[in-house]
Amino acid sequence: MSVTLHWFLPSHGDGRSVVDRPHTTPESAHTPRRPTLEYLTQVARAAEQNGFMGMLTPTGSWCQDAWLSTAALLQSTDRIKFLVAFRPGSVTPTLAAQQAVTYQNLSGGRLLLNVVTGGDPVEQRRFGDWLDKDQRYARTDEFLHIVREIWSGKPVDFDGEHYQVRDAAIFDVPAPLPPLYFGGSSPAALPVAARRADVHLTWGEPPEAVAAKVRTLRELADREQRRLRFGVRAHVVTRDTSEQAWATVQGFLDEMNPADVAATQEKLAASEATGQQAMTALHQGVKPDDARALEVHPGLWAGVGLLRGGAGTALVGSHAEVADLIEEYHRAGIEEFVLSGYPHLEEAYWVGEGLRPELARRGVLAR
Ligand code: FMN
Repeated sequence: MSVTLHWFLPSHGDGRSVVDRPHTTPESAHTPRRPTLEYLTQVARAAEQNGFMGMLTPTGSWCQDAWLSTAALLQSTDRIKFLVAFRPGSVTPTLAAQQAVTYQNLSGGRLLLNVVTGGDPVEQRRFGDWLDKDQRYARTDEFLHIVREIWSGKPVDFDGEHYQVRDAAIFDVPAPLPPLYFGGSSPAALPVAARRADVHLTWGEPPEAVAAKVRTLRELADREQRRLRFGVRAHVVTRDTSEQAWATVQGFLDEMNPADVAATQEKLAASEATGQQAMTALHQGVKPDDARALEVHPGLWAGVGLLRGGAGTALVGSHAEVADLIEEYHRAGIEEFVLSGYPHLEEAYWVGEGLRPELARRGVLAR
């Protein structure tokens, strides 16, 4: 086994600090770097230049559409793949299968797909989705079954609870087909991941929690006679010395306004997502004075989650210390890392010029 590094596309804007974050209304957004095509191109080219294999996009009302923004970036990049996130509830399986095939054909195979079932009812309803979470995962299960059947090249008839399709087919199915990544850690999510996904993604919980999740998913996948791969999504602050890295995150913490932390935590408390709840449990909504107070495992800092939903932890330390933590996750079964940092442009270089050579020297990098 070896590890693959991906980067993140800040399609909601970017800045130098965790406090430079998007909000749900344009008035409250404070992102010094707007997600213009010009800026996103710079980030994508920096990610490509620094050897990342792919770039994850978010999906939601607070960022730009992932299909469109990454399709635009295909023109100015050569190799990097885009891990396009989408919600099954917002598109039909046949259309998604067709979009993926088109993307794969036009890009020469540079699509990876991240299936986001959705964990925030407020956000789901913005897109007209009123199903509860268990029903959403049941729908994702049917959706991915239909997509894979269509990709197999035969016309599909399907009568399910959520979809009924007749003679569903698309032409010119490419090889390779895009792998299906999948985020979701709730009891409803795991069997669907085991049955339908290629790669299960989890937020950067401490390695022992990640190892337990990997074991559970492997057992579920075994029952389906399938093999899953596993990935972790986290921020990273990798520097020449440990002191520099911890000074950076101390700076993030010092800038945080307690009222913003409280408002963020109130909003996140409404999330139905098990993965999100695991992130919140690491800091419990309390901003300490000392960044080290949120070091929940050696080199793993939970402070990002005070102001951000989703990936709430960062791998922090010297390049060697971050590489140690990556190896620890790797021993727990993790093969793919989706990393990011503030700002995404400069931090891509810290990883590419500092962490990457360290991992290469240890012989754990996939490419
Ligand atoms: N949910 C979104 O609404 N938009 C996203 O862009 C998004 N990206 C995700 C990326 C990763 C790596 C993970 C682990 C999750 C992401 N999610 C996103 C959320 C999940 O896909 C999932 O639907 C939701 O958290 C419910 O999860 P649960 O099964 O843990 O309760």
